[in-house]
Amino acid sequence: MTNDAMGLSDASVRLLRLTLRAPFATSFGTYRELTRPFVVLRTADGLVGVGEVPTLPDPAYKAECDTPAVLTSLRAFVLPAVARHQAAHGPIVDVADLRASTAGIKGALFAKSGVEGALWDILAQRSARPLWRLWGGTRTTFPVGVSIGGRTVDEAVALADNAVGLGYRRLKVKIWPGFDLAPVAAVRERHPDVLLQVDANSAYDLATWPALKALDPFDLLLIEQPLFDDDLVFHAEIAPHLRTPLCLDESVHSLRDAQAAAHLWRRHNALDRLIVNIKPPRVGGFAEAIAIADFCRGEGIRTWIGGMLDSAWGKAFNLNLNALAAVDLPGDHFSPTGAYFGEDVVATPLAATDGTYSLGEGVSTGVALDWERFERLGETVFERRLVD
Ligand code: OSB
Ligand code: MG
Repeated sequence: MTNDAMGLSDASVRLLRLTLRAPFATSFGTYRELTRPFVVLRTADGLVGVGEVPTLPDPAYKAECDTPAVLTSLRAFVLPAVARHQAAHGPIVDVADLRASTAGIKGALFAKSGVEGALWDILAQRSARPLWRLWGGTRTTFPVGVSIGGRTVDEAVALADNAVGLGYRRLKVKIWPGFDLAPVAAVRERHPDVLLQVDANSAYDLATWPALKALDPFDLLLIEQPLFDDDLVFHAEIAPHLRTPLCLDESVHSLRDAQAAAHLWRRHNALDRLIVNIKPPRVGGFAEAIAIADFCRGEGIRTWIGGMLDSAWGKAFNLNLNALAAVDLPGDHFSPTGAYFGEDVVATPLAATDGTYSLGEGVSTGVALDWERFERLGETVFERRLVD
């Protein structure tokens, strides 16, 4: 096979409408329907790869996670850079080439991750191997968790009961000021043995964070991103004052951010209480996610794979990433109600038995995209050639 045939010939971006079976509430908003860009890459030798960009409707979780920003980045910067790179340097045939092509674009991390996901799908097909093998994964069976976005204590408890009934042993409860102690106490009372953690999505500030001390007696695994979405410094400052470990989500965009966090937590003698949520779209893709996982393992920092209410296609990528030995905590991979979406894009729904997921030898994600639904749930919003 010549390099030319393996290069990227064209890209299209489809927008799919995915409807949640139950509203999902966080400190920054409640979601019912998600309109998601999917990047489809084609190679000259006829392979097709698909990468989801798990956007939200607005930039409330963090900057550039919203659908309009991602569409603009893909159309105006990322895909043109890919085409320019191939014109100047020859075909992009691996992830290093792809990353080099977009290295001059600051930010656009969600957008870049969708293109990288599509390329990984192509590379896995070309080598006829599962993604977890390409990524050096070794653990094919592991516990998985759910994220509980209830608007009231009753809703949170009902979702927790449902999840535990489905066999999940690790729950994450969304909290915010005024909605922390009550849902945690209620869920902990009913489920004394589950691995329980909370996520504030940056809803607290320097005046309100001490309320989180009241969560220390509930044997929580971690408190995720209590402070500002772009902050490492103040999180490190408060870490020694909480018995529960702090987990960073929003404010880690790169290996360098993870290194900076390790540096700060060490200075506060709290490195044993730092945990990192690794979300591939938040860090620009899977290669950076793997680099972060490896670094954290070297520092003794525990990690897990977060989610963005991804479709089953995106979740399948994340489940493959969970095979890394460096990823030692259960991730946000499943919905507490059984399935996030009424209609999803894979042929067979993902299933975890007794809260455990097993990866097989299936090529790429290991699950089949349902092309008929992929067509029906949305439309192509733009296409472009990536070669002259
Ligand atoms: O902070 O982990 C988060 C969903 C949307 C935006 C941010 C977050 C979440 C979740 C979803 O908690 C978890 C999942 O995808 O299963
Ligand atoms: Mg989070």
